[in-house]
Amino acid sequence: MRVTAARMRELLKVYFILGSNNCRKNPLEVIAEAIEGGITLFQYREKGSGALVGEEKVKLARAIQELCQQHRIPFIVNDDIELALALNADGVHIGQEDAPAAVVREKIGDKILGVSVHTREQAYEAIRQGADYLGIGPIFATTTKEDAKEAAGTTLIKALREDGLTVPIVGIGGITPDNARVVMAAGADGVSVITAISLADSPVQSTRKLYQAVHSQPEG
Ligand code: 3NM
Repeated sequence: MRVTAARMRELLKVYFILGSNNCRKNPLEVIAEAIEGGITLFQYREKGSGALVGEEKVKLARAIQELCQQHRIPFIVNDDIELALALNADGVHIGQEDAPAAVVREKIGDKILGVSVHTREQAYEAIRQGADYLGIGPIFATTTKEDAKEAAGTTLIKALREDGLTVPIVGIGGITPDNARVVMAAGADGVSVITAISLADSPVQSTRKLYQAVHSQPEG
């Protein structure tokens, strides 16, 4: 069975993304702290300069997946459909440069499918092709993604909500505990972050702050 929109919205609240090159210490320690702090979903994104490849990438993925399973945090794989299937991950997240969402949906069956979108057209197309949630960004400036577009603010999230679209949406790009409320107020169901947790002096504290910011938003 496909994930329900209601469950998806809960999972998106504090969505932590990490690859080995996004942290200064052992990624497993960072993720353990993030889990302790209250993340609701995890994405393995092994990308960019210095990223692990081949067997090393798979090995770290397995270790992270095991940690996530122990704490019942769904484990999503970025881009690498084959890896997601090999590990029986809970889902995949793809961008506009990857295979069309419909092709990925066909391959992964009922697993969670997230799609990054940057325009209204891309948003509607992703939903039509079977996305369970949309990732919209970069909301704020980010240096984490090497090919990130310019910060776009919350315009697209607001526009989709004004259209009456209820699809689960997560904001991404430069989000911190201090600006997370702005993203939620625009109509996002949650925030996804890399560095706000992965490079924090205390990942557990930073995650707690994000969790509080996301939940301090009035309903509706
Ligand atoms: N995708 P940080 S921005 C992975 O705009 C990613 O689609 C983006 O990292 C998009 O939380 C981004 O450190 C990087 O800014 C997010």
